[in-house]
Amino acid sequence: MNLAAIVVFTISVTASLPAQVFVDQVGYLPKAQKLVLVAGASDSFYVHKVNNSETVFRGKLNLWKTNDPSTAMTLYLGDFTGLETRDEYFIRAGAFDSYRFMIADSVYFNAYKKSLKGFYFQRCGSDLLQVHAGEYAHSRCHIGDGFYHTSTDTNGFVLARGGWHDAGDYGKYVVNAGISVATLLMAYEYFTQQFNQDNLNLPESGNGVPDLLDEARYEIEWLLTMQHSHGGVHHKLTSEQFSGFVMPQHHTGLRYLYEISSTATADFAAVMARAARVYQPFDADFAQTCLAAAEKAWQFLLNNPFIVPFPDGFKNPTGTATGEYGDGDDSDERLWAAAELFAATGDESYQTTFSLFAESLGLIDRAMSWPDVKTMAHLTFLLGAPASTDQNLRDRIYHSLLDYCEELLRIRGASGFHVLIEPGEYYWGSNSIALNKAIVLILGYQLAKKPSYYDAALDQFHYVLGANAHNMSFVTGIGSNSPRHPHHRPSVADGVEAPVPGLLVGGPNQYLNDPELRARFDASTPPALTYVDDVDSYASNEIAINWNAPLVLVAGFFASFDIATGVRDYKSEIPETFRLYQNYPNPFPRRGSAWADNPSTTIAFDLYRSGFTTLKIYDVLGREIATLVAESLTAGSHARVFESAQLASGVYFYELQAGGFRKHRRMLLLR
Ligand code: 9MR
Ligand code: 9MR
Ligand code: ZN
Repeated sequence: MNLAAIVVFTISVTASLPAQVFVDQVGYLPKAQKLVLVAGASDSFYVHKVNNSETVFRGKLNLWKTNDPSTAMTLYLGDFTGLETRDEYFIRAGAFDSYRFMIADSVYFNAYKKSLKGFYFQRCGSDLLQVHAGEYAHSRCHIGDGFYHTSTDTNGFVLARGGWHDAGDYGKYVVNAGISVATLLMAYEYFTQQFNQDNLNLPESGNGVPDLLDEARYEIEWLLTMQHSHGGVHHKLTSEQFSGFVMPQHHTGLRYLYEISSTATADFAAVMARAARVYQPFDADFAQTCLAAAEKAWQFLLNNPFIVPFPDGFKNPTGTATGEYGDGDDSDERLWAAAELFAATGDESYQTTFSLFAESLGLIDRAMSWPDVKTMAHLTFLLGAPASTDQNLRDRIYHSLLDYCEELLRIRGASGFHVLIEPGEYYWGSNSIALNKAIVLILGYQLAKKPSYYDAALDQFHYVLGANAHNMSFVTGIGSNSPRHPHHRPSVADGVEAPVPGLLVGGPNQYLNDPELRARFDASTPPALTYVDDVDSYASNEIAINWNAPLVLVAGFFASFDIATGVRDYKSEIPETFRLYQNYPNPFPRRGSAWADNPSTTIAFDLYRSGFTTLKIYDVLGREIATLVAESLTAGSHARVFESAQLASGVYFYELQAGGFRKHRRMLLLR
């Protein structure tokens, strides 16, 4: 870089950054770490209450980064972790004030709720009613979905309505649907307690099924329609060209199902296998449908061992210009399908395939993204593995996860804004890169209980909510300064001034993949500054379901708090993998019961994660009497009846093992 270039960019940086005190515009959990970043020298910072401007906290600012590689900024760091009082504040440093923010236990609940609702606003093929959608209500769209495109070997029409619009456009793409649904289901599977609300004002709220699962099912039902009778799955359903900036119900004209691809088919298999596990306690028939669809897709993959279409995967045919989600390597998708099918069925053949692909692809060394689902596969094998799991491979995956978390801590330390996006990594959708890494850290934290993983994951959430060089929350409708002009057709066409809320924009894109970015920036622009809140910048300011899904998981994870006490002390939280209840009745049988000749008692337990589970009965000498469970079970409530016709009176034990933990309880048989 020559001197002139340096001078020019220094000027443009200062000119485009009027505000200099960077905070999370939503706020902070009372007990969590709280950092403020300031650009420009100042000795101290002052935290003020919003209502009366009273100063409640004063802290020192320390030089943190000189010429930060991603932003070219010099940043000072202050720490106000000690301020735990629930209230609304802003921070003053020198001549600058930050945006306002809250300190509260439930501070992220609204962001969680809105980001999940963001999926509802993407629904295709059904009316969005005013009672659920408010001013964003509109009538149903794309009810003619869809016809087989001439580039396929099929003719005619198949009913494939529903699902979500992918992004700012109205297309529906299976590959991207796959990772998005899986991320939402993962949130529920691993953090069942945090994601079980049934009152978030969706059309299905109150139906006894968590809203998150209702929303995900809306997409899954559509995905099922994309499967060909031979098991392969059509890559996408779109018009030939992108529509204009009209409401979806005004986007008429034919839409088509395109060719089968093996990346779409494998992602489909993975999601359906996962859905089979997750929906089992709510709707066993639906779970069965999903599993059958997954197995059929798998069969297609076995019959087509090379990538479909060969040799480079899906490409738009001539005359079509909608999104491609092209990916020339389907081995990570096959790995993922194998992992999910193994977790769902325990069938050894899936494990064999999984290990084979794992050997060539390696273990956890990056986060997941739409073209690269390796880490999704490994997380499933690690956390949802059934009995027959290769423990050695499982241990290696576990260690690779923790090693990678350590690497993420190093990356955090090198970044001015503590963000896990390295210079060079500000790709299209960079905000989702930070959030997917946050997910990896959250799971690392759950397993290893290292608070620095928790803190670093939370930093990523702070980054998208305002602690970034743009001093912007990247989620529409959240925070004081958020995108007003996302590349999102309904937000432009609906006549409502504010964009549809709860949607995460892609964020800085140093590769300048649209004319708007190229008009404003060039190769000398620091990578993290390549963002503009302009409707034409689809490569930095579009929204997309695969970016919102990790937002939902991260927001929901941090939003959870103990409703009973209103207090949340995350550092002392030991996540349980299950809860084992006292058998009932106990002692058993109940006196005077008609069943005294065939004494039975019920043992109930809740699993907070799916996985291989055993429930066994022992006598006082530790001899095994009976096995009530030895299988892979889905997260949720379970119960087994123990019949003890042959046994003598006395004390017995029952022991539950799941997710690497075991617990036993006593019971008393009195004949
Ligand atoms: O609106 C489209 C957006 O959803 C895509 O991500 C993007 C890249 O494929 O393309 C957008 O459509 C633009 C097209 O590519 C070029 N002409 C202008 C279109 C609208 O801005
Ligand atoms: O998110 C996708 C990004 O990784 C790709 O680089 C880009 C160009 O192929 O496409 C993005 O996905 C867009 C899709 O093709 C069409 N709908 C909008 C998506 C988000 O911009
Ligand atoms: Zn639609």
